[in-house]
Amino acid sequence: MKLTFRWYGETDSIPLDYIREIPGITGVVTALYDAKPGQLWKEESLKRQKELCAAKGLEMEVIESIPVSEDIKLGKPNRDELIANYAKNIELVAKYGVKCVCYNFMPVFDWLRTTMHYVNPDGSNSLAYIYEDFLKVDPKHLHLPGWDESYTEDELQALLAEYKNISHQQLFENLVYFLERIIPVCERCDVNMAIHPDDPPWDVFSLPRIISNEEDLDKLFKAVPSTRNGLTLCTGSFGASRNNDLVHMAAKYAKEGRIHFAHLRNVKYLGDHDSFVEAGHLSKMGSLNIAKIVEALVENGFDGYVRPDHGRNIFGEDAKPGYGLYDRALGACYINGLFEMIEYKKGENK
Ligand code: DNO
Repeated sequence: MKLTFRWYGETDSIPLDYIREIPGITGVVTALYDAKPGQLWKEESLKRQKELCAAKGLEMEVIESIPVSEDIKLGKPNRDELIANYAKNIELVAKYGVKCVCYNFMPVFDWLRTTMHYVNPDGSNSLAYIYEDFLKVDPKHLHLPGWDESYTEDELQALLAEYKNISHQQLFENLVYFLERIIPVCERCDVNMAIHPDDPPWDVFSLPRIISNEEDLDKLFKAVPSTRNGLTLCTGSFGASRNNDLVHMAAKYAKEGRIHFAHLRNVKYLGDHDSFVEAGHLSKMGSLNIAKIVEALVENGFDGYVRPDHGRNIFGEDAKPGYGLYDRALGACYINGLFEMIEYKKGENK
């Protein structure tokens, strides 16, 4: 595996100088933030990003994300043009040595939480999703913590209305339509597509979500069989549902060669109804057995990229939600330890 760390480019408050000091980090996971979804990425910007990383001895082999335009998800008539742009962006990143592209197919929203500052018993604070609080959110006046409010209220309402006609099956067919055109480009360019699961893995505001569990993944891989069509195993996203067996999923999809990227983090279930808080990475801090998940990956030949995921705010840090330095660095060290021991036992790390 290759251990990476997410870096939001030059505006990230965490400099590459700090990232490279974290033990075992080989490269960053990054993106360009100066283009809207559907637009062509600027070669100049990508080149600069790559050079900045290279100057610090860090690779730039994973992009998270090249966002998919809503019009592609909605299957609108202009989608072919937007897909052609997406393909050009894949060709461009491949030219700069990128091997893996993480993306998602969630309508309108990416990840959702109800608070950015849930106070843990140890005094640290984390992102959390409290079911009862979510029920109180009015989709007509959405102001969700951490969500970049890139739409005006009217634009958002119009977009939500467009999704009223889109069923789960229709959204799935639109994903397949997209991949049938993108995967051949990836085959040519030696790039793996790694879909990020829904976070949390259930429908929100009656919007369909289609990458929430094993059944969804099986359906996707059956429809587009190339292993270039793979997955970001985000343990915290899938793991927010108490019905997902992450150890089993890690083993199964690693064996099938579908896991190109893993986001490793823990969640702790609260109460008995779909509420959770993002815990520290260590297995015993949360409800997921991260050690067993890593073991399942290693035992089944996983050879992709890994990154620590959302951290808590600790040591007085008040960082971009989920993306502070300290707890993710602790997470990286923990992940290193797990892989080292499990690979050692397997005889791969003598
Ligand atoms: C949250 C991230 C997601 C992820 C996208 C991928 O912290 O895991 O925003 O980057 O869903 O497209």
